[in-house]
Amino acid sequence: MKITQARVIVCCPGRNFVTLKIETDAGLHGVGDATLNGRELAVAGYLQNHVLPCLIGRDPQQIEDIWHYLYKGAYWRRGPVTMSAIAAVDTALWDIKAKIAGQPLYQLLGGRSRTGVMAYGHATGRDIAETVEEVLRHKEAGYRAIRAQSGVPGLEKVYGVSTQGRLYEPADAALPSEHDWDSSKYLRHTPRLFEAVRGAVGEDVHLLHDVHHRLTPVQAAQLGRSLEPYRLFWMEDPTPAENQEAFALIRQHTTTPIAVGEVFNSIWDCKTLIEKQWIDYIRTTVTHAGGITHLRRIADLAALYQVKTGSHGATDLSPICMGAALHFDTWVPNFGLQEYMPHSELMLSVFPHDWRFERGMLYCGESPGHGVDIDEQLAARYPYQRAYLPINRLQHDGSLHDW
Ligand code: CS2
Ligand code: MG
Repeated sequence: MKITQARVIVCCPGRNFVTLKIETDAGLHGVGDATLNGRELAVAGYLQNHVLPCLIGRDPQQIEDIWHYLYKGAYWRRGPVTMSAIAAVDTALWDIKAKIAGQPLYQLLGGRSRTGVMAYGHATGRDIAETVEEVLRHKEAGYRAIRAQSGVPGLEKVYGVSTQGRLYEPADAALPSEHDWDSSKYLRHTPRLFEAVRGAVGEDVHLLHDVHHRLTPVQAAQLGRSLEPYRLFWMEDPTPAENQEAFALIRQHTTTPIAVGEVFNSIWDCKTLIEKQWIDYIRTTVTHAGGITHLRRIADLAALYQVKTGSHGATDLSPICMGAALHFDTWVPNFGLQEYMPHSELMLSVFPHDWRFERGMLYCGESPGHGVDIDEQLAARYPYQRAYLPINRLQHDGSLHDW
């Protein structure tokens, strides 16, 4: 079997998505997600100019060899652009391999380990009362795990909180919008939020929170400790993780579980965090961490140290990534939790899919492959629109801070 054609499709049905479609001489095709929020065209260009010419004529069944051909063959290893491009190829090739076998993808990975995939939803509000209301609405809808974020008094815009009352989409402007930040205000407010949320929702729901890289290690340790009475399922991205050693300090001071890794793109980004058991959940997912082939390496390393998966599932990952991730989650022995942030109806119609959400659980489909495709004609009606993630400045003097 040979790859006969490969093309990159960029579309914006409400937000930008980069999709790779690989076709074969057997009449089968596969698709992969290559979306890198705010830097979409860099990955599209990398694929278009440097990857696609090398794919034509290759046997699509040689997934492992093609992965290493693209990783080692580039000489310039790792990085979000390279790894998202490799991930898209890898996802499309797994899709093709499973279609050849006539099996849903999870069967090729080793079969089903669970009946469904536990998902967490996002409850956000402009203040504590609104967030509590949203948490209760999610509980009512059947969610067993809920992430709670709220506006902070004295701060105008906060990560995760929509000011227009619609679904939150962080890449909200053609040039980066500017947010203001004050860690002391946030550190005072967040324990109050969780006191109210835990009081209202009871004991049976898992509660999560995303710090979004805003704190220093010692501030993160303070926050983790102050949240212990509310028994969080996890505290996410408490501090930036380029320096993996930073997590040793957080770990010394708090037993609040820690989840990290949505911005990681390889096993090397989390090797020390996992081996030292400084984290409890690894948040890498298919698109940004080198596809199914590389994600499996990360999950296997994590399993040795009882670290579980907690895959990123924001709307900047396309429904293709979600489909592939759900097959992965259905198989992976050390599964923890899957993030679920619903795409709009329009986005879902551009990507016909067989996965579904039902009362707090996600289920992959049973059709051959990963079960997601792209409607190219519909996609063509929604061309790319430049959109950036925001930046953050300290409120008192305008210094650039982590967003
Ligand atoms: C977030 C993301 O889902 C999450 O936990 O941190 O929404 C993140 O802000 C976006 O993926 C950025 O593109
Ligand atoms: Mg996050």
